[in-house]
Amino acid sequence: MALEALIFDVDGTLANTERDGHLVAFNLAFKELGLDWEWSNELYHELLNVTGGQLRIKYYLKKYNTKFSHDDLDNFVASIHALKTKIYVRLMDEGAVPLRPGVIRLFKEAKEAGLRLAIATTTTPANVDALIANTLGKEALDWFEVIGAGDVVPNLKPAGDIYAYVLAQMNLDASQCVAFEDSHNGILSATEVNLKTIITVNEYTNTHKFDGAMVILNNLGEPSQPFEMIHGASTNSTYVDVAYLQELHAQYC
Ligand code: XBP
Ligand code: MG
Repeated sequence: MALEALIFDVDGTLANTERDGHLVAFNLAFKELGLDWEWSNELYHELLNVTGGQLRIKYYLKKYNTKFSHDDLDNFVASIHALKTKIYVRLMDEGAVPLRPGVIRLFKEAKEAGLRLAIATTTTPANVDALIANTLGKEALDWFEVIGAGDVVPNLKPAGDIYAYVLAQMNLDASQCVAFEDSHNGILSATEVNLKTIITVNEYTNTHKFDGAMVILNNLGEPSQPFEMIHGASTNSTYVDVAYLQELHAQYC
């Protein structure tokens, strides 16, 4: 089976949106609503174990703010989250978060080589659109054949639902694709549907377990900025390009 498609996670993989986007937006939303909750970077690191913004807020209340109560918690959390999404989109519009090294280059090279591109993420669809439109331009949304995001599937990562959805939409088998992830929950999700995965870690995930990853890198690298191989078979490649993806695909898929 030849390599046909690349499927990308968004948060933490394409950009450091957790630290510079979501965390900032959560705290601004709490403030705007007069809530005296403020999540530190350290606390957010722990809260990230729970995927999905609404579930993350509920987890925070249950574990770290047990005195807080509300008659209609589901709706209240949904309203906080809606405001947080609005703020996040505004932050993206202001250009708060650049894409990580190698991401733009790889998108362009992959497109030129005829590889199909898709996104599989837990975040809200509006957040993906805002990040892509503000870093690559609105027309870049068309680069992605499928943008699988948020609650289009019943179960968020670490469940494999979102990757299964993207594969079904593209009519592809996992063996024809490579996935890109940054977190333990992300690789669990990809692995559940047998996708082989390249990991690029970040400050929140560099101690995570990535059983089954093809390679673990610090980032995708650029010709002038080689990646650091954290785990994986040695290679002559110094940045992730289509040739290296084909090499990995032939080796693992
Ligand atoms: C991303 C998430 C999301 C974002 C916040 O995980 O878990 O919840 O943190 O976005 P992954 P929302 O990178 O594994 O897809 O607030 O829109 O949920
Ligand atoms: Mg991620």
